[in-house]
Amino acid sequence: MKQKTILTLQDYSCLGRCSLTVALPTISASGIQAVGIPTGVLSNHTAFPEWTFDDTLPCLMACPKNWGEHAPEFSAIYTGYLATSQVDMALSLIHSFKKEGTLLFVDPACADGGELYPGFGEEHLEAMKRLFQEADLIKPNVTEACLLTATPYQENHDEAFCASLLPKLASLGPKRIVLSGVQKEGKVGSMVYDEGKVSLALNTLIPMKAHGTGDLFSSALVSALVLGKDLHEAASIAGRYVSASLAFNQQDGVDGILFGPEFEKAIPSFLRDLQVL
Ligand code: PXL
Repeated sequence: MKQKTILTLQDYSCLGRCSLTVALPTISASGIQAVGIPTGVLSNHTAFPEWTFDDTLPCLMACPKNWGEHAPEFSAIYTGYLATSQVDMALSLIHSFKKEGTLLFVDPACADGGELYPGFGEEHLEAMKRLFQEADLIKPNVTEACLLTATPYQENHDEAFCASLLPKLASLGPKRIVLSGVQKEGKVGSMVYDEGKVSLALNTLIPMKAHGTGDLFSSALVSALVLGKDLHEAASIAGRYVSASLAFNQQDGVDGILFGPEFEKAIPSFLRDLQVL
């Protein structure tokens, strides 16, 4: 396949870098065609005090029919923030487009800081588990990992606690896992589980909280994998991209909670890391 393509299903939040507004530019900058289906259009993400949400379920339903024989072959299908009512439709879309060799990558994108995002409940966790059963690779953060495995959440994301979550996550189906938000000796990063083999990809901790960093990480991770990097290297590249973006937030005084990671300025170093530039 000369032209690599990633299909991604997540929301379009007009303001506040996250979901499609970080996924599409990251995938495209990597030299990969990005096909994004919005799972909803929001005025802004839900960490703002108020937002509007327009369900785009009809768009999800229409794609297989309208694309017909023109549907590209996807190197990866990457799901992010979905409304609970859309998960079964997303699964049927996956069944239409997942071929042999298509990586199904699921980022649950539904919780952080010990809590589910507004509007999600137990039913959403059950729906995510249905997606996990079919996934080749998942990327939960520690909060999502705890909620999805019924493990009490703790603030301390040390190596031992994170390692204890991996077999529980693997029992939900996927053979490959990248658990983000792991802390060790003043550094932060991800724990990589590749068919039972565990490694750590750690980075400098930038003390800046931001929404959308998980989406940025996942978009870089899946792009690096499609470009042929192994899972550990892809997680390392994705972590460095997030850290470099947050360093720009710090430098420019941009509030990461509302406006997300300032990734635009980190794209050149990301591409050098990917060896695309
Ligand atoms: O980055 C996760 C995310 C994605 N999409 C929407 C969100 C959030 C986190 O708050 O609100 C709409």
